[in-house]
Amino acid sequence: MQLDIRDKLIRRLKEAGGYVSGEVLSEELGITRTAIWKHIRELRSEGYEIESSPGLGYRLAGVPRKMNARELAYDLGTTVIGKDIRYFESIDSTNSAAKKAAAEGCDEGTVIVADAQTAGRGRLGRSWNSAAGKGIWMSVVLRPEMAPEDVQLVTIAASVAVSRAIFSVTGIRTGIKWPNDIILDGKKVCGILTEMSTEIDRINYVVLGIGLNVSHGPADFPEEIRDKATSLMCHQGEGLNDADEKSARVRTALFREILRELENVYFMLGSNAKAVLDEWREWSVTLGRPLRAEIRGVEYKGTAVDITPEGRLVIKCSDGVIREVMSGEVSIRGVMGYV
Ligand code: BT5
Repeated sequence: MQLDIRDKLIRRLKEAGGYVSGEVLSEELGITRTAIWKHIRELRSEGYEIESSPGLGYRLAGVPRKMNARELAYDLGTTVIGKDIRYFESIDSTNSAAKKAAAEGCDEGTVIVADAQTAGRGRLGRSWNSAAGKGIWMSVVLRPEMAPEDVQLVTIAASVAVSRAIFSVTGIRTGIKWPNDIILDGKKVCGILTEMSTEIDRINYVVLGIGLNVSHGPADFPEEIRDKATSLMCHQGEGLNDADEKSARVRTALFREILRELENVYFMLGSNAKAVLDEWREWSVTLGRPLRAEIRGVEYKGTAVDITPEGRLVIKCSDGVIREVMSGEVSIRGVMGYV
């Protein structure tokens, strides 16, 4: 990520934790004091609270109360994922925008993230509720060296990365429901939509879309999904307003941690896919549970017993036959309203 002069200014003020004189800033950044003052003015208009004192210089008193591109990219420390972060206040679908960017040849690791989506998508033409200020609606462009039939592993890796990130930022332990849901209190807190463009035997690009509900109160979900959707804040018993500073802070911290963990787990997929699958098993709320699965139009009951090296779910069906599911619908008893 290329740091511009304002990123450098913010970094310097954050590290100082107190006042830094205009003279020192001008010397360190190699621009005039007037230029420093102009950049400070611009940063204030982005929502940074910067105090100035004639004798002391400038001091950072607060970061923007809304999500903001500069804060999202701050101190990321990744090498591939998040090299280019494109933030939108509102967009139709980050997956659609990421597909367009990928087709135009953007770098691997490019991220599209939005505060709101007007046409967020789920799988199979379903819609994804993406209210402003409530969640993390993001898509990452990947160019994995793998056969198209193994792409499910990218979803598996992403669900492990998101679970890790949620745990390290909030201490909340979620569960993974095969193939693409993250579950909290028996409800869906995050959905993942993996789309790809392929040639006969290779992947051109994968767009990994992640929708994570963060600061909704129960009433923030539309009626029709209220009994199967939850947010991290619902779990903690609090809903937060759009403008709430805590919501932006938590979402920003989660976003950065998701990118870091995504990079870790994505690299691990290349070097040791077995370890990713083993970790997936630990987070899983699918294995060992009674379930109902639709396989090529036929409904089976049974128990999930394992996941294959390609990410397929292995089900021991009630007729005694072991079947593998590659994609499709699986309902797990006790999860998302299935009893
Ligand atoms: C998914 O689909 O779970 C994938 C969702 C991916 C969303 C992200 S947001 C960023 C990126 N850009 C996009 O346009 N999409 C991705 P699926 O398994 O088909 O689940 C969709 C179903 O979940 C809907 O039919 C609803 O029942 C339910 N649902 C919709 N919005 C929800 C929400 N915010 N939280 C929980 N459940 C929701």
